[in-house]
Amino acid sequence: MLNRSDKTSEATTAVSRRHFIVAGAGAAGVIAANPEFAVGAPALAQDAKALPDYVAWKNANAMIVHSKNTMETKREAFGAGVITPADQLYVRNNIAAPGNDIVADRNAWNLSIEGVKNPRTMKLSELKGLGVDTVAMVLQCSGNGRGFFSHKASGSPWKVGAAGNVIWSGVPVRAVVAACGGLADGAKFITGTGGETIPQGLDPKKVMVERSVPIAALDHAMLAWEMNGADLSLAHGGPLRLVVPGYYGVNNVKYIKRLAFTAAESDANIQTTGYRVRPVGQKGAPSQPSMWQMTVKSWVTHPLKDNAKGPTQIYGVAFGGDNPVKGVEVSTDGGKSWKAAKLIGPDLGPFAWRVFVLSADLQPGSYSIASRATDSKGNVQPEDFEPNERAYGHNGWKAHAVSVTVV
Ligand SMILES: Nc1nc2c(c(=O)[nH]1)N[C@H]1C(S)=C(S)[C@@H](COP(=O)(O)O)O[C@H]1N2
Ligand SMILES: [Mo]
Repeated sequence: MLNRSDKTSEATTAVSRRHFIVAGAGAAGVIAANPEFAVGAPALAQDAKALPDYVAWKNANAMIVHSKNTMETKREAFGAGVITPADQLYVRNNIAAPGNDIVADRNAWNLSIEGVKNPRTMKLSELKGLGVDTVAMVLQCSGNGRGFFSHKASGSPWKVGAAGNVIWSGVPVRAVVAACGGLADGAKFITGTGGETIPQGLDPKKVMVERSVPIAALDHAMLAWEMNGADLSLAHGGPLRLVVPGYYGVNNVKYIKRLAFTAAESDANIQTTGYRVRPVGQKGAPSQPSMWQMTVKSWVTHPLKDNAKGPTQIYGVAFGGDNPVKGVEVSTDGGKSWKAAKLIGPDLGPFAWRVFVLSADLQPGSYSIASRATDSKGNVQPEDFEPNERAYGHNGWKAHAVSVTVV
């Protein structure tokens, strides 16, 4: 398993220690005796790209850095964990994140609330007085799994790591609406605007992060200031973030500065033509389905490569998207036969993922290990997933399978 150290300093120490030992006499013996070194050393060499400053606190051993604005969690780092630690949660910024100054005085952050009977601006300190709730939820980028498509779609080639299961605490959006006298007539969407500064000379509509979701999302939407029990980091949207359980990542607007209940969807490009599912080669348009509710999905996180023969625990994570996950089957023969896996660990509610496990006795040979989840409505992960222009929403089980050699 990877170094799960919570503190950057500890991670750094582990790295230097490893280098020291590798350089010293008897290195081979130490590495062979300690599997952690054997796993960590090649991984480090591979992912030489350093973490950008604003996420320097992340666990470098757990991340694949695609760019300054895009980092995913390594598949092996998920382990059998129900909660994804903040320091190994993926990061995705469509435009550069705001400066650290916005989290210097969190309670002074302003949110403008529109499309209610009494529109107004509220400070985070006031919002905190209106209510508090907590929700566990899968946060997943629309493009998670893009790396499994072969049509060379633009965007980060995420495999499974543009997702995590985290706990948010904040005020239910409903409580905020109530404090503002209720919804204005004709409100059909919840529209959130991100607090980034738009670079000079660019058309704001083309770059701003402003997303609309159907008003039905009011049932679970929350304005969150804590993640996993700590003040929400800037990287993940602090001081205040809109979270919409069951919906794809893009709808969870970070550093939200405006919350509007609108009659129409936002006219920002990210809503009108971005995040629209269409056939390969076609341009995005408002008539196409928007990346809103997530679908049922799972992936194995262990074993991933070579494995010693004998009793083996095959495990991974599974979620239902906007429905709870009901069950998971595991195949070790590339989908020819399936066995029901067991869901283990705490059930953190309908929007969280579950850890699944199947005990197997693996004899030497080659295995294609796949998982296939079913949600509470009977939706099952498909074997294959039709390509679409931007490579969104891949939940096909075959592409997510892993090849394991047992010796
Ligand atoms: N303000 C703002 N909110 C945003 C984004 C952004 O660039 N700016 N990116 C969205 C996308 S596409 C995703 S997948 C998630 C990523 O959340 P994370 O960086 O906390 O993992 O945030 C969403 N919310
Ligand atoms: Mo995303």
